[in-house]
Amino acid sequence: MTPTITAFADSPDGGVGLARDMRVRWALEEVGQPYDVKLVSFGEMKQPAHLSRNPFGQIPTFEDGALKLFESGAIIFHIAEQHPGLLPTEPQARMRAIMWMFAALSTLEPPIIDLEQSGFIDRGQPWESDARMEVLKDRIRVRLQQLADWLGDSDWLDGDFSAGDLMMIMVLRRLEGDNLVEDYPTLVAYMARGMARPAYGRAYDAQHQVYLAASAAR
Ligand SMILES: N[C@@H](CCC(=O)N[C@@H](CS)C(=O)NCC(=O)O)C(=O)O
Repeated sequence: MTPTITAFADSPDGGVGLARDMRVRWALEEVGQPYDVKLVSFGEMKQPAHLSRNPFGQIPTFEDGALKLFESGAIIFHIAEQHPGLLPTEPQARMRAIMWMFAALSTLEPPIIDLEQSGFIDRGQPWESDARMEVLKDRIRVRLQQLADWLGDSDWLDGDFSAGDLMMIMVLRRLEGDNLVEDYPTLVAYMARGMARPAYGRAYDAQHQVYLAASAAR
């Protein structure tokens, strides 16, 4: 059966692949699993049909037969469990790749989202300040340095490319243009290696086509 994922009908990211369907598309492309995409508007995401897929009214979701999943981490973990290519078969290496997925989502992504959100949610609020932005950026810099130190001269986080790298690179991409990750050549090169993968390119093009069609219809 062909799984169906959901994605923004008109993504606010300008088609640059920062919406989280991109990471799921990339995983599906890596393992060679064809998929369908159901596009949802912001309004539809808060309606019962979509809330039955994800009670938080967000994308991406993943449906395959009776299985309905939300949370990009859970979806990619499932894809990686179902198909070879994204997780090592050796049990300890496999567990370490899963650990890196968690690290991306629970150690790197939260401070990055804090910074992202402070850029628009906090704007004009009494607590908005340059000092607060610097604190948020410094928190991220600590993690970026630690990650760069870990990577060193390695191509990937632990052995071959894995779902852990896929997730980490997608999380780091959220910093593009913020003059943060750009200060870490090791991480810039790491991201470029991931983004040079043919599966990444196919996923990027697919989500970009959606954006172009939405722009043309506007
Ligand atoms: N932790 C979730 C986050 C999902 C998420 O934040 N999705 C965004 C798009 S990238 C969304 O649907 N935003 C619209 C909203 O929250 O109303 C995951 O990794 O799947």
